[in-house]
Amino acid sequence: MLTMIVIDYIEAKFPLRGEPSAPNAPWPQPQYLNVSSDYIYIDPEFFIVYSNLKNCDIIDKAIERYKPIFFPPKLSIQIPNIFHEDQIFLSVSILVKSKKCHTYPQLHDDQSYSITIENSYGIIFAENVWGALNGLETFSQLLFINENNYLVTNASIYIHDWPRFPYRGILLDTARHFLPVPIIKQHLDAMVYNKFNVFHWHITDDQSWPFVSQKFPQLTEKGAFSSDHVYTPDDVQDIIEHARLRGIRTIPEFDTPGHVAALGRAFPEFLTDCYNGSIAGQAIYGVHAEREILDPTKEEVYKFMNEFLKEVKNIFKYESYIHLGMDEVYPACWMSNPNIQNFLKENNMSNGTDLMTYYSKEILKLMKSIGGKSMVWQDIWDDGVKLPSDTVIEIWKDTSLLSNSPSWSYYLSKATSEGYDAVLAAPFYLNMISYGKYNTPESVMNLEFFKWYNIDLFENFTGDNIARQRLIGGEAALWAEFIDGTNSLSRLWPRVSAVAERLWSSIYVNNPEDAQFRLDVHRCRMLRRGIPAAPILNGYCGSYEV
Ligand code: CP6
Repeated sequence: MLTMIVIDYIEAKFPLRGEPSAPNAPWPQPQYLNVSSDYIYIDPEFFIVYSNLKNCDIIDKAIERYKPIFFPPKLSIQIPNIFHEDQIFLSVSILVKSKKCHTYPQLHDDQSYSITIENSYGIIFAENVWGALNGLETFSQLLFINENNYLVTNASIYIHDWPRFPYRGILLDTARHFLPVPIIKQHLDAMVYNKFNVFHWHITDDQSWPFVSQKFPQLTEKGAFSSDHVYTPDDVQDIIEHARLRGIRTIPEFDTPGHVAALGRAFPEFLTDCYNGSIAGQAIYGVHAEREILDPTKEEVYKFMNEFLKEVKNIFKYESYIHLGMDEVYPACWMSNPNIQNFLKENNMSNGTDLMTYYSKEILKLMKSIGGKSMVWQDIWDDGVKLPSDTVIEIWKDTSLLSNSPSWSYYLSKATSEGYDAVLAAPFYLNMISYGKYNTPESVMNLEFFKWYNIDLFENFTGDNIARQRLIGGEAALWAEFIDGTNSLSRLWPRVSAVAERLWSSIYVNNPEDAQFRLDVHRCRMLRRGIPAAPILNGYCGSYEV
């Protein structure tokens, strides 16, 4: 009978114990970690992983996945001999307290876990399977192959760990360029290695519509780059399942009423005709006034959205949220159109904001009627649209990128104080790059690492304690104007690991000079696991050098 004492630690205020750049330093840094300096040896043939949950796919499949990670097949591991008898690590037991095999992760599910290694036995203890997955990941990082080729870990380890924010997302944009399914799966794997838990799939945009709809096959026939650059229903299920088994939610984004040029290739009649003077069908050659926005005055648009969103809801059946976009709608084209001008007059509306409000209210109503919850970019909330209280608002605007925009901390404070859950994306645009820590060739550590690593999500936050709880996390976005299958993995990894640690670890784990050495260890770990993570410091990764 194993008993566990779980103590609620407050956030550690001091640098954590253990060697920061030890070969088994975990990333992101656990909330509480204590390791001994002596080691125990593992014989891969005689190491057992137990679980108290029987026939739970989440746990069973995780154990299968971790076997080749615990015991890397590429290296010849020395088998510990009789002289190590009392120093042999025999087994690890996964204990899931709830005894429930959850199907799909939810925002407020407990994600915490603890790890104890003592007297040759290890225990991973968690409230539920999601915490157990987090524990398995950290456990896998604790094992390493020492200089004599033995597989070892510290003889005594105690870790108690939980995320600082429950929502830790990555946005992949598969519309500006197509990302092949195996590449998306590698991103999902790398997300697990960094404890990200939401895949925000920005699946469609102006440039292409790769999502195959069974109800509306013309969307991809006309809107995809080619018939090879599509996600079939099987592909989509494959991705959802790959993510689900790893404790990752898949939130699809179908961005309307802007960013729909590709949809318009299938349904030209849904788009707004822009007028130049009195001439229809011509783009107004100015900022964002091309023919690329839905016409919210048309009934067919809502019929289509109703049918389409029902289909989407059915496909992403475990996930209650659909991201509706609603960003960057610039009204010049709308306002140039005489039919729209008439519609505004007839309905007592005076401008593009009124029309946007009308459209978004209709779509939000529709989402409710089909049993879905909405996530949106901040724009419609900026416009003052009253949103259902369970709408999640994603903050993407910031003074540093858009002049005249308030800071993201202003938006976060305001949205959460109004009672909405908010996610911060504004400071985490991973597609942006610059060279060198001090812009000298001597250091290859990216400037952005330090910038992202030191973002304090609660900087200048003015909301009360209830509002603080509503800042549910952050999201790193890889907008894909200059990204495709050739460079997405090495552009994102390990740079986005800075965001991973910021969203998971204590606010007091904030020294980038220390972190870079731990991250260098983690980068080599990702490389060993098949993620082509880019180098950050000069050096090499043992026999796994690419
Ligand atoms: N694409 C879409 C984008 C952006 C948005 N929506 C975007 C633009 C500028 C910045 C960040 C993101 N590329 N569909 C806005 C959410 Cl700085």
